[in-house]
Amino acid sequence: MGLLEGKRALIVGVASNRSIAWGIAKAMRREGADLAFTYQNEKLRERVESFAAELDSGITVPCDVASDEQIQAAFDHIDDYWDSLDILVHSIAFAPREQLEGSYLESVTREGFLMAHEISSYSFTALGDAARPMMKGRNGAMLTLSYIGAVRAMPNYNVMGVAKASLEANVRYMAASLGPEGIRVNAISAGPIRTLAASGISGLRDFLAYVEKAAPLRRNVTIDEVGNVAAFLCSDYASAVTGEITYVDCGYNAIGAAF
Ligand code: NAD
Ligand code: 0WE
Repeated sequence: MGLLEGKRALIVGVASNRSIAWGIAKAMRREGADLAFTYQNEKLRERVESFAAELDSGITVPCDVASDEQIQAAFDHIDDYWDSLDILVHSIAFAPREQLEGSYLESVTREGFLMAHEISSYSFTALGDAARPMMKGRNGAMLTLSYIGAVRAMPNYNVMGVAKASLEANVRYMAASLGPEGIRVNAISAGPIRTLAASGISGLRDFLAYVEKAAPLRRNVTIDEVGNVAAFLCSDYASAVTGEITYVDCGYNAIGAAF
């Protein structure tokens, strides 16, 4: 029997077959979960509909997390199909492109800072709060995606690193707030992966090559490996794990310098 048999998961953040959210969705489906998906905008609708169909799901709803109305409408919509929810996966981040290159203080702006924090951290709070009523009394689990730039200064990651630090603190405060309702809240801190959000980042190719040399496992992580850990963290096997940041990065975070 699968780890997630009988559970219902809402997946936020599929944009392509390289998305980390797609790796998570595949693993969760394999483990028996029923899935629903949101898509950011009309441009992504058809693509997400066909990804959903591939995993036997007919539930796809629009949700741009910049809008409170769209977040509420998305959960109203899910509520039409499902009377309860077990799992929320938040796999989205955004900062204006020009924030992600050059020296931090030379690129950061008030607007870029606010946008990065709103879309990449606050949206988890907002989605979590909206999901909460449907998760009542069911061993719910929420999961988000972070990056080592939250806890170490990394070249070019800049304000996104500051927003990920906020997201990781958010995980702890949400865990404290939702724990009494039986809802667990965790993050996976993934190693670098070539996804849409990572493509076009200057120096990504060199960085992937560097991790391949430096990480204890001497390679990069895949979306399927992130998916497997996500399925575990959202399963009842992880029933005592909450407020935790789990690295899925081939061990990169454990080293201080390349050997
Ligand atoms: P991706 O481009 O496949 O996914 C990013 C998603 O964010 C897209 O689906 C996009 O539609 C969504 N999004 C952005 N703004 C939105 C908004 N306003 N409303 C709704 N959705 C919005 O890239 P990915 O790499 O799979 O990113 C997913 C998560 O993983 C992000 O939080 C990212 O920071 C994190 N992460 C990525 C890596 C990496 O190297 N790719 C490493 C660690 C963590
Ligand atoms: O979290 C991320 C990327 C998030 C992201 C990506 C983009 C690209 C397109 C947020 N906002 C935008 N805005 C855009 O306009 N990662 C962990 C992947 C990533 O991003 C980097 C990295 C890595 C790794 C940026 C600089 C250096 C390394």
